[in-house]
Amino acid sequence: MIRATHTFPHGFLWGTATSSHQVEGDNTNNDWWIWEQEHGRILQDHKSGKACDWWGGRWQEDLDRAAEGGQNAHRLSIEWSRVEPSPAVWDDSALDYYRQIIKGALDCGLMPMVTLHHFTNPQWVAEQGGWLNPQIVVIFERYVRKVVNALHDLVGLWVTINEPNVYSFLAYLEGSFPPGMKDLKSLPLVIKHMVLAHAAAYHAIHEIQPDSLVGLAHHYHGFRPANPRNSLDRWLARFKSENFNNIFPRAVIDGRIRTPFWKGQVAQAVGTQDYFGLNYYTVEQCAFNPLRPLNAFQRGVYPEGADLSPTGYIANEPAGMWEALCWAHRFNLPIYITENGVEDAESAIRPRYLAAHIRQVWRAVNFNWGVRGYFHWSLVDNFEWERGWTQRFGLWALDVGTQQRRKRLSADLYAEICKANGLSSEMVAIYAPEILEEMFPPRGPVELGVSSG
Ligand code: IFM
Repeated sequence: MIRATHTFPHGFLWGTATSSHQVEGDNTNNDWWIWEQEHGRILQDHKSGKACDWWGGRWQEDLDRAAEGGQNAHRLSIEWSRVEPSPAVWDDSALDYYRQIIKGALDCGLMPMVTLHHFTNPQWVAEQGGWLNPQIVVIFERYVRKVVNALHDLVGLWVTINEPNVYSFLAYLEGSFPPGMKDLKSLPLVIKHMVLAHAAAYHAIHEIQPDSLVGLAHHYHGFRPANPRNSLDRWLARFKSENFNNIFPRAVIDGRIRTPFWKGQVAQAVGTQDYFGLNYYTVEQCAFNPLRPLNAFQRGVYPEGADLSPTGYIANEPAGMWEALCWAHRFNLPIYITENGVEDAESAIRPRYLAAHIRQVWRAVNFNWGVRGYFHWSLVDNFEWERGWTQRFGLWALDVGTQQRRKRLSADLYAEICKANGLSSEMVAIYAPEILEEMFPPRGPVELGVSSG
């Protein structure tokens, strides 16, 4: 067997990512809580309920697990509805509790990366029109100032908004996130408000904490033509990528929003990223259907024979991680992989997914592309939005009823990677032997050609 290690630079961040609503439990004052109570909104009518009971104190045991697993960073989010339960009414005890959690992370050697908006809004924000209301820009900035003033001595790495493309498309076009709108005309306005809110937050954070690093967590989804020889499929893949992947990152580079139906300027947003946050999961195929051209925005399919996660939600496509890194690199900023992972209750696919994706990150590191860290989604199974508890992304399994945790095989693999600051052929041989030869090809026999002379 070839013995080799893909080594990462000293100080590389290895962590996991979580979000408030998905792990805290009892977030009764946000729009998702209300949404979950409506029949048919969530698969099998699941509810976040106590989630992983972090608000009840179980954050400590989970962060201990992360630290014992060799991680040195953790990405978590602040729940706006806890900090500001009613307009301009602040709950300082909630902020104190976040201080306790973040101090707890630091005490066990985990550098915090803190997200300020991860899909949820306080109910009062939703009632005032959510992201369609132009006031969202000032109220988001006010909330951000409150949080950053309270936490800046503990946190230096901020994500303003998680996956603004996923949020805006699912909440305002596909309708699977609250407020459940399916309105192409509203989408550009929501996008504009999100860009403006991010920009306002960026400037506010730097005013309070000039040396902080502030960015967005961009979700990159790979789109390939189902038939590369079909020009309509090729067009569809480009169209989807252009509109799903590129709108937000471009807007915060040059201040211009380019949607198919509306274009605009947001000068305040120019240069409002100190790093590029990249979430990558998978690649889908796009087949143009002339009978249903309006399906352009719907989910594509995976090719036959794809290496699928148990519910078929994610195809294991490490080449897409490379594509995503090449794309992110064009923005000329340090890169953090802010999310990457796969749902897999039995750790059947995750070990090979993990090894093959981390190998792509290592390739970029070797080109000196400034990749600073990798955050796996996720530490413990958590509430997966419209998919409820049907998908299990945790390195640790959660029994939602009893709150018992159980370590999955992938947790051991990830711990070995984090502790070694690298991925070795021995690790692949143990945890994902099925891809060992592909990742570390053995030396072939010497071809002894018969000399003709
Ligand atoms: O759970 C989500 C997370 O909240 C945002 N990115 C994708 C994850 C997996 O579905």
